[in-house]
Amino acid sequence: MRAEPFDFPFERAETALIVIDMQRDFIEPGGFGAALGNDVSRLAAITPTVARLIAGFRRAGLPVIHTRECHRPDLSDCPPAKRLRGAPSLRIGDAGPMGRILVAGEPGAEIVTDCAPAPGETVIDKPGKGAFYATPLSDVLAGLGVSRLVFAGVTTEVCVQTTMREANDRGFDCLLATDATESYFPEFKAAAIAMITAQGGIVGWAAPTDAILEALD
Ligand code: TIU
Repeated sequence: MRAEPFDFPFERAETALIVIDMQRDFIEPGGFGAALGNDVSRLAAITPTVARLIAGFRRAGLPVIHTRECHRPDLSDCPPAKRLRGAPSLRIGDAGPMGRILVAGEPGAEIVTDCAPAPGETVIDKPGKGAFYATPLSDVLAGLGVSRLVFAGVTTEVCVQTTMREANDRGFDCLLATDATESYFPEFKAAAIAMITAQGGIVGWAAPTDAILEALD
């Protein structure tokens, strides 16, 4: 299929979708993203596009894997360096309007309704920005027998890019859905896509959702 920087070697039977951290904590007011001082409305805008991409993979009978950045209630998997960084209005574990910030089981840690996992879909809870660190994702992907990963979700230059880099190092061909990912900083999104696809696809490929859906049909 057509992609940047050149055609992506799309193989239907070899492909899974990974939807990164489409959680209320990043997308809705009162969560972690807002506590960091960000305008979260930019992220809410991609929700319908992410939902369309998910629906296309489900129609094609291909695996959809969701991730959530969150921590155990006792914060034993949250390094103090992460919790204490910067001067957010609420820190990880603090009580906010959607429950405790970035804590598993709290309303804010849930995936937004429009992108909610379907029964049977894998949900990976991750303590870091990358979805491979301290999670069973490698084993899940080995069990599925896939070698190509399509990426969507938030935020482009933080959890999406980190996970794409981790996947690239593990031998996966990675394709980013450019309009199904977003950043609080438009210039960082553009830079992330540019640095992923530069140097002959040093991290992977990029293409819009419509092109990916066409390849799935
Ligand atoms: N702050 C920010 O841009 N992102 C994160 O903290 N996590 C994810 O990207 N999911």
